[in-house]
Parts: sequence; C-alpha cells; structure tokens
Amino acid sequence: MSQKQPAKIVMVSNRGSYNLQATRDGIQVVPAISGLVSAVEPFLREKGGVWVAWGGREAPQENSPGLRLPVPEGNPAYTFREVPLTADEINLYYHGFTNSALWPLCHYFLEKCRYEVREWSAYVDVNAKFAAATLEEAGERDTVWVNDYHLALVPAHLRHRRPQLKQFFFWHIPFPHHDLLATLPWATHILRGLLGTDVLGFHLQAYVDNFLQAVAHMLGARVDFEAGIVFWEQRRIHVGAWPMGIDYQAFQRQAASPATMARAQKLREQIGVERLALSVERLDYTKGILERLLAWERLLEEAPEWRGRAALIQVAVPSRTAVPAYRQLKEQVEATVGRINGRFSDGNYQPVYYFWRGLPRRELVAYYLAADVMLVTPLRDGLNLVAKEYVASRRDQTGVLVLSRFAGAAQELKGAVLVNPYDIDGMAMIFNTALGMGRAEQSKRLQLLQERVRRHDVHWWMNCFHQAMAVREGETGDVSGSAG
Ligand code: GDG
Repeated sequence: MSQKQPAKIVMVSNRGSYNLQATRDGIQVVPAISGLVSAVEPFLREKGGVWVAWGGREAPQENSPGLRLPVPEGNPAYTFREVPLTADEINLYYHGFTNSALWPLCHYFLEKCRYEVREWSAYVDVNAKFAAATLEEAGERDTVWVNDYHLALVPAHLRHRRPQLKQFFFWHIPFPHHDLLATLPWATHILRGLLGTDVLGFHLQAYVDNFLQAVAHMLGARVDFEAGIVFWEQRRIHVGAWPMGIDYQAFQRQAASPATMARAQKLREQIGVERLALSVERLDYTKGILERLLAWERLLEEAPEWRGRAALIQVAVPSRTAVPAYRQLKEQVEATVGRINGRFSDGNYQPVYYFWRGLPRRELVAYYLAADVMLVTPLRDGLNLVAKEYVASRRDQTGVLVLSRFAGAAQELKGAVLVNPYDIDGMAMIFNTALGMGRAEQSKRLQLLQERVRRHDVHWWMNCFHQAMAVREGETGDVSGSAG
C-alpha cells in the first residue's frame, strides 16, 4: 500500500456490512443488518476505506484467498475484503468458541459455557487469519478498528507484526468480572490479545472497571483506574466507556414517511386490540424471550381485564441456528407461544403473534410505530440498540419503553420503566402498569428518553472514536474517563 495515499479506516469484524451467498448464478452480495453496520457504514461510504470480515459463507477451497469487492454495487465507495472460513473453522471457531464459550461467559451464563481445546485452537488460527488479511489491507498511516469478542487476539498480532499501526478495539458485549472470566482456561490470552490495541472501548464504565481489574489481577499489569490506562509492554492502553448511539434522525425520518405510518395503522387494524406490545430481537437466550412470555401469560392470568384487549407481537430473528442452545430455545419459545395462545385466544383475539424471521428496516419502524409498549427485557445485554430505535421512532411522544435493568442501555435511558426479567410476577405487574400508563406520563418519559438518544447519537459515538484516536496520536482530547 502506497505511503502517499490518504490515511483510511480499516474496519475489522467477524460479520461485516455484506454477506456473500453462493447461488447457481455465482456469488450474491447481500447487505447485512446489524447495529454496527448502521453506525459505521455511512462513515465508510463517505470517507472510503476497507471492511475486513467473514462473508458468512463456507470457503470454496481450503486456501481460498477471499474476495475483494468494491461496494455498494453500482456506486462503489469502499472495499469489502472477505476472510474466508472453512466448514471446520465455522464450526469450531464461530459456533464453537465464540458462541458456545465467550458469548455465554460474557453474559453470565456459566452453565452454557463449553470450553474445548479444539475450539480454542480454531479461534487462535482464525484470529491469525483475520490479522493477516488486515495487514494486507492496512497501510502504515491507516487506522485499524477491530470489533468484538470474536477477534480478541487480533490486536496483539497486529502490534507484533506492525508496532506503529494505529489501533482501536470496541467490545460490544458485557465484559465479565474476573472471578467469572477466570473460569476460561485461556482468559489471560484473551486479555493479552486485547492489550495489543491503543484504545479499547466498551459500552459501560462497569465493563471498563471489570476489564481493568482483570488485567491487574490476572496479568499483574499496572493500571491507573482513575484515568483508565493500562501500562503494558512499554505502551499505554486507554480504556473508556462510549455507549453506542443510533442514527436518530434516520429513524425519525423513516417514522415520518406516509408509507410507514400507513403500514403501522394497517398493522393495528389487523390485530385489532386496544393496546399492542412489541418485542424484537435475535432469538437468543440472553434476550429473555421465554421469561417475557411467561410474564405475559402471568399478566393474562392475574389481570384478566387485558384478555381480548392487549396483544404481544414477538419478532424473533433467526440466529446461530447451528448452536444446540439456540435450537432448544426455539422449541421452548414456540411451545410457550402455542400454550398461551391455546389458553387465551378467543374468537378473533390472539394474545401473542410470533414471527420467526427478520423484518426489512422499513417494516421494523412501522412495528415500532404501531406499538404502545416496547418490551426490551434481556437477562443480560451489552447495551441494546432496539430500545433506542423505538424511542427515536416515536415522533408523537407516546409509547412506553419497558427495559431490563440488566441491559447496558438502562444506565442511560432514564425515562424507561425498569424491570428485573428474572422476576416473572414483578414483570407481569410492570406490564400491567405499562399497558395502563396515561398519556401525560408517557410523554414526560419519552421526552427524557428522546433527549438522551438524540444527543448521544451515532455521530456523537463516532466522534468519541475520533477523539480517542487523536489522543493516541498525541494531538488533543481526553480519552481517560467515561463519556457516557
Ligand atoms: C450486540 C450486543 C449491543 C433486529 N431485528 C431486526 C433488526 N434488528 C436490528 C436492530 C438493531 C440490531 O439489529 C440489534 O442490535 P441490539 O443492540 O439490539 O442487539 P445485538 O444483536 O445482540 O447486538 C448489544 C450491540 O451489539 C451493539 O454494540 O447493543 O448489546 O449484544 O439495530 O434494529 N433489523 C431489521 N429487522 C429485524 O427484524 N431490519
């Protein structure tokens, strides 16, 4: 890569802005949906750069080099660089170590963790593969931005191979206390891997604190807890909390579109109840879907006045279907939905509408608009963007956000009604309150929520990243504390 080219961003994440699907007519490039993509893609479109990611398909051969594609098709603005994974790697690294060890561990589901050396080895190899592809794409002056628990070893690889490369790492899920982290036989490798970066970002100060304590206790690293700095191998690593924001104005615009409003109206007419509740998430055991359904059932038992008058739409987006825990959860959720509908359906009334599919973005916003109450009740969640998206879509400032106290977003979203998703009776009571909340209180709460989500939007979040990197370059700013 030429030194004369302007510095660019090289994004690195397990799944990127596109998925590659092998069809009979060749490779189809399909835009991917995720909070990270919504946050960062517009920036890459504007400034150019490279996105290094697994395209979600099985590599055609053992040593496939990986496609390099100008994207978006028709109006290319940046490059998508594929890191091809073999069937074994997908199985051991992705379904295995990342989703059956790190994911449950970081979400405090110790009983779901499986620690297998074969899966760990695959994780090590795949991280090396990502690092090699990144080094092929990054010039000396570029900034590399690595994402999430799939790629914790990449920073150390990059530091070793190219010490001067500017690096930022964002960890999107909770970071557990070191007592829990210590159950992972390779925990110190994960910590050392992350310390290869210059700046390390989390959503919450609590995750920052857990990380700092972990490196102090488990690696014996010197840490300035106050300033959020780790002193490691003659370098300073800045660690900070920057809760991710959404594109607030884009949701407001979408919600104002006549087509979206008409769709929301139609949806309400079709369901035909006085009060509509909604939940949208990947079908994941961390999201508390089963517990929420049980609380909905309890509500209908204990507050029979809602029978015939309130319905819940549960959108469960298929996710990690190759992992047994996810398949098992799907069966449990579907059996529970069936039982509740069997017990309480009457004439045209159905208490739960369940969809096992993702919705197109436009449709999603119509659902947000149709819902009087949004139930976001994960058992544990790094942040949760859906809660923010609901808030941003409610232009008329009605609607109630019911939010788990174990979602990172609960720290910021002060107007939400907080629940403990482990307490089924308590949750049912709060659903009752939320369904019956008067307009004046709804509006007071939503104003507070919108103010926060509007100010701390995706532009604010990207700016935090720029400031943090500026400090790394010794220019200006303050990365030491929490910006949240
Ligand atoms: C991880 C962390 C953290 C969902 N269903 C549909 C759909 N979505 C979009 C939402 C939102 C995104 O996917 C989901 O983001 P969340 O934050 O809610 O949850 P995770 O997927 O678990 O994300 C989480 C996040 O990373 C960011 O750091 O907040 O804690 O677990 O943007 O809109 N989009 C469409 N149809 C759907 O049916 N179009």
